[in-house]
Amino acid sequence: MKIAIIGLQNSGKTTIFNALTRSAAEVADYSNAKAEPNLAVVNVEDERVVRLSAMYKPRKTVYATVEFIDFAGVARHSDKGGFPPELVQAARITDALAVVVRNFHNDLMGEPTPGADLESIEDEMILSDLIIVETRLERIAQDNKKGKKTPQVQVEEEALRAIRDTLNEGLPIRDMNLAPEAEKALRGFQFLTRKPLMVIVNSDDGRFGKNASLLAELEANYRTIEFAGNFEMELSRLTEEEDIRLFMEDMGITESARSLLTRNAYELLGYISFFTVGPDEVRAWNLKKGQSAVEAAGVIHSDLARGFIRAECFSCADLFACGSEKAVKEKGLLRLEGKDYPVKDGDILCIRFNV
Ligand SMILES: Nc1nc2c(ncn2[C@@H]2O[C@H](COP(=O)(O)OP(=O)(O)O)[C@@H](O)[C@H]2O)c(=O)[nH]1
Ligand SMILES: [Mg+2]
Repeated sequence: MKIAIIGLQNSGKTTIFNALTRSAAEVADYSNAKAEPNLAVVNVEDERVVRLSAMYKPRKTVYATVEFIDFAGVARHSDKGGFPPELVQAARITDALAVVVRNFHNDLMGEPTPGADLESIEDEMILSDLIIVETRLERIAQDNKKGKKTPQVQVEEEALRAIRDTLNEGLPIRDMNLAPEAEKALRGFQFLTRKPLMVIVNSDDGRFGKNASLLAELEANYRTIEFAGNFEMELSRLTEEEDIRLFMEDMGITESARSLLTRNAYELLGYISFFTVGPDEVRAWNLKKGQSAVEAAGVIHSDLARGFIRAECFSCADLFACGSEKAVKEKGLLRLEGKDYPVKDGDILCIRFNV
């Protein structure tokens, strides 16, 4: 799962990136857009993994991960218009976008205007998608003139026209209800405004927790969370758990930025976790809601999907309630599931396979 942290310059993207990843990427006022993005793989905090690890005492414990990418800012009032092309390319390969909006005073830009900033970012993305749509439609028109017209291209053309209308109204593609055939025809495109998007309101210490009406307004359209970015970055540098707890309590933060963001990303993208357990390794894996046992096997290794026979399955809730795997089996709570079994959040799987 890859999440792009985007936003205008000086909205605090790198600050938040550092808070999330406990890294120390350069945070700077008005710094030039660096071409190289900051990249980090972050463990998804999961109490269940801690408990599984305590039970199985494996040699290795591996958490599910989320990748965060911090790009340089979308310049406001940029004369070029749109994202820098290399950033558009990079953002397109991610699964979701986390847009950071500034909610703190900045000497150069003055008082924060989070709502307007978000709008200008959506506009940039709409414009960038519109260019792709227009380019492809022109190409199709040329081909049509040459008599190269297939039914698939016709479906694609209709879908693109509908998208163009939506974008021209200033609306993102993610709000559209696309028919399955249209979805299929558009599979090759990586439209930015089609990606799941969440908003991070980045507040300073004084404003944090006092933005109910702003948050309500944004939440009408977007999954929205509030961070005290700077404060969280400072917190992430502390090593004493007790200090961290006290500072969080003081600020009225009930959940760390990292946990809040990964949890929301899971929900936004419809992800669940399943586990594999044993003396070698206890491990959490990401899966999309509704994916099957054989797809879960494929996440672990392609051989497991290819030679899939069945999945032995029990839930970690049952395991914790029973106290041991042996007790789970005695109570008849271990199930044998076939390829099509839709894996549930918290399932512990053992794939039987033969290649
Ligand atoms: N007061 C305050 N300043 C912040 C906060 N987050 C970032 N800043 C400051 O805003 C400036 C730009 O931050 P940076 O993370 O580099 O922004 P980016 O351009 O979006 O990556 C820096 O001077 C930060 O210290 C915050 O939550 N509160
Ligand atoms: Mg930055």
